[in-house]
Amino acid sequence: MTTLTAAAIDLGASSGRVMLARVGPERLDLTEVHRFPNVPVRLPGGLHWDVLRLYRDVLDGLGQAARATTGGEALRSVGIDSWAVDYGLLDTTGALLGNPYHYRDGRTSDATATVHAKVGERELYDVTGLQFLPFNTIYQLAAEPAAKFEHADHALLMPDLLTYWLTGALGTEITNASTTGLLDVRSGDWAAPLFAALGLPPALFPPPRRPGDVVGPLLPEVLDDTGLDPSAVVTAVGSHDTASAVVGVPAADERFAYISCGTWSLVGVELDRPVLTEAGRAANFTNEGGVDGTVRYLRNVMGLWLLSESISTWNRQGPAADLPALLAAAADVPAGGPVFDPDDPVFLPPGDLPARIADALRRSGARVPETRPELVRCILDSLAAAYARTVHEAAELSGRAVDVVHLVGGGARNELLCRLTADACGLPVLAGPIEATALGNVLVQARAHGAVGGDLWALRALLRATQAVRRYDPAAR
Ligand code: ADP
Ligand code: LRH
Repeated sequence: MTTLTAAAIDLGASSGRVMLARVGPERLDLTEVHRFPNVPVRLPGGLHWDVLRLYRDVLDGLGQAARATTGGEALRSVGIDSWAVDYGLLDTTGALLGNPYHYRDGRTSDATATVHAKVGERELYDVTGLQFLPFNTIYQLAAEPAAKFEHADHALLMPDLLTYWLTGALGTEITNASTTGLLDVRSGDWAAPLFAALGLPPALFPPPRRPGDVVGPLLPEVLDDTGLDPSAVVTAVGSHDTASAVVGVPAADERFAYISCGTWSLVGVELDRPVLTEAGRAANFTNEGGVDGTVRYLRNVMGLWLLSESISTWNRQGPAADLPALLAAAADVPAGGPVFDPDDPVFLPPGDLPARIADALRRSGARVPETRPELVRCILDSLAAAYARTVHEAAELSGRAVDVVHLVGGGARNELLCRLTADACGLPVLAGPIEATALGNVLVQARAHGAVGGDLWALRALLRATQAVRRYDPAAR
């Protein structure tokens, strides 16, 4: 086995990064070569991703990765993951029909009722196993004007759109397809009856590809732009960022829960087969497709969006707020303060979150924090409580015993959150890696190209041998 040099493109809702990796049986090195903000743009018609800006940054990052290789080393593989559910529509010539919408755009508020009038919520869950989120692709497609489908030949999920621009190849990576609300959770194929019931073109999404499939070489214009070696290929990975993040959890055995903790917090367990019970549906647990046919049985918790959007609000109001300083001050706020339900849908759209949080606290009769550090502490206490509820519910609904909680992603840098989470869960929290998603992305590429072998547990053994984690034990009760 030889070492693979690969690039992971990981697009999060707050920032994107291109990481250069060298992976072999005893080696897993990751270097950040390009990080860039992911800033949505509001147009009169709604909130959009700046997809050409993101693609420009992807090309710049690949160029930097190519230049960072040394000696005779060539970068042989590129893998892309991003946030889920959003898509671009292509016309018959392959041109993009308009800028993709951001899932926080409010246009699906009527579309959810339209869809449910055609296919009831229970039936949808029975077919797809997916939690209800108002921005699932199925509702976004239902919100498109019907005339758009006269011109739209294909819908491509975000990583598939970037893959198309890099290689010219059309496909739908299966882990991300599982977040659309249009995939049959039992067969792993598109749910044709749902397309028919909603009047969607049956071949809207191109054929499925699986993590580890080699998609193909880069187009000549991409080689020109980036200076990459012509032997480089795009390799499919768990293109849903959460699927790659769960590969990147350094668990030792199956008795673990995970919190993939970034803009969202995805909290759950990894299973071999879906759980499609009414209790699971009522608790809004989802069965998303993982790498190697695993099931990510989880719930979305609103996540660090609550904090980042509060900070953006304060930054709009005055001098820039500093996250590390706010967290240090929040750690000094006494425990036992007010909490709110972070999953209240009022927190989904961008805007003045401190005001919305204060409203929610007032409505529930709780005390409203007076200072910014108090509000930050209130957000973190509320998230930790939601994590604990969700970890215990995931264990109970799935029957999976949980001994440890792995917290990965940018949230692993937040020591206060990790400590509060350990205390609230009553379980040890192992925090890190921060870049679990990029690590899961490159591990799948490395396996596809024969640089490492084995199942997810073998990949995780390599993570445990090479990546630092920090342990937080719960305080004695
Ligand atoms: P995404 O992939 O969704 O863009 P990340 O995994 O990059 O998200 O995590 C971003 C979050 O990480 C930020 O919202 C922030 O709360 C947290 N974070 C980033 N830097 C720090 C830091 N220095 N200290 C504490 N938390 C941090
Ligand atoms: C996290 C994530 C999550 C989805 C949301 C849209 O980045 O992919 O798993 O629910 O974004």
